[in-house]
Amino acid sequence: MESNAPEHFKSGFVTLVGRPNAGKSTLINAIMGKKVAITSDTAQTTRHRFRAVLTRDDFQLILVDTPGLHKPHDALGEELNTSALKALEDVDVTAMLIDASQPIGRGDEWVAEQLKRVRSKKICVLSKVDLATPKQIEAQREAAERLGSWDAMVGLSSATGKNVEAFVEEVVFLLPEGPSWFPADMETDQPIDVVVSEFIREKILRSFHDEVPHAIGVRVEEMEYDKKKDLHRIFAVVYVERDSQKGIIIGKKGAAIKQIGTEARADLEQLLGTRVYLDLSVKVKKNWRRDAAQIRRFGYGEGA
Ligand SMILES: Nc1nc2c(ncn2[C@@H]2O[C@H](COP(=O)(O)OP(=O)(O)OP(=O)(O)O)[C@@H](O)[C@H]2O)c(=O)[nH]1
Ligand SMILES: [Mg+2]
Repeated sequence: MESNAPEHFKSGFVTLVGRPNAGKSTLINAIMGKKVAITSDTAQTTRHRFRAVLTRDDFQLILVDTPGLHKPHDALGEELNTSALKALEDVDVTAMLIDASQPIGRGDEWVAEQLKRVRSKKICVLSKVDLATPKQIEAQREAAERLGSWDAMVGLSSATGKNVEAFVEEVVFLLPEGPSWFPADMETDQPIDVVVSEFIREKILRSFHDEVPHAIGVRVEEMEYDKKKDLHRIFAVVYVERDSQKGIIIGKKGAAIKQIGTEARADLEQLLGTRVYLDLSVKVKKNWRRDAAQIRRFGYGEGA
């Protein structure tokens, strides 16, 4: 048995990769026991490589969330893939998520292909097992075995929590001994204005379907804390690509943007632990997704 003495402290990086929608960001939140990453059923929800830090008595695990890997259609898509693939360099463990409830497709095969040149340890995660029958899970396990060579395989559900802890244990088992890389109280490496703009973007992703969510970029222009009132005042701008999208986001008599503001404010109050005043405005920035410089200005892809 390994001792938990500090000299046996383990630490390292685990990168989560997979097709869009595989459940990467939801798993990070389940492991952290709180919401640090945004999630939605819209593909390409995550646009940043993003780190969350889990520190316990005997290990520090740095979880790297990545944008879903996919065949890119525009400059934004290319930036997202580059960012995800870059996150595979110099990590200790790579975890590939495969949705247990969906047939393995070319998307998964493509991701597995990218992993062949990765030197880290590899874990295959069958995600969303709450949505699959035992028979489906077994078939998925066999198919996943054929996709690559894995150091471990775990079937889990972030929704029910099943095997989430077992996954953490598998990863820690594969980590080398090493020191803490980050302060024990640090939970993410994202600046607060980025987290805030992402929380706002999540509400938009969840309110609209089809093209609109992908055309959205959010930026916090100003954020100030009023100590007397224990209140954060946040001024943020939602960018869209076309006037028609602006109309959709604002909604009839401003109803849609108001709803988004209300939902985002509730999350932000949780996040910041204060009251929040949120001012949201909508602006058009034509074709920003084809403009690599603009994508980076938002902090997407490689990040700022
Ligand atoms: N039922 C169920 N749903 C899940 C589970 N994990 C994730 N989901 C749902 O699957 C959808 C996608 O989850 P995300 O965590 O955003 O997926 P992702 O892999 O980060 O997606 P991208 O950022 O777009 O690459 C969301 O609607 C989640 O609520 C799970 O264990 N069970
Ligand atoms: Mg994600």
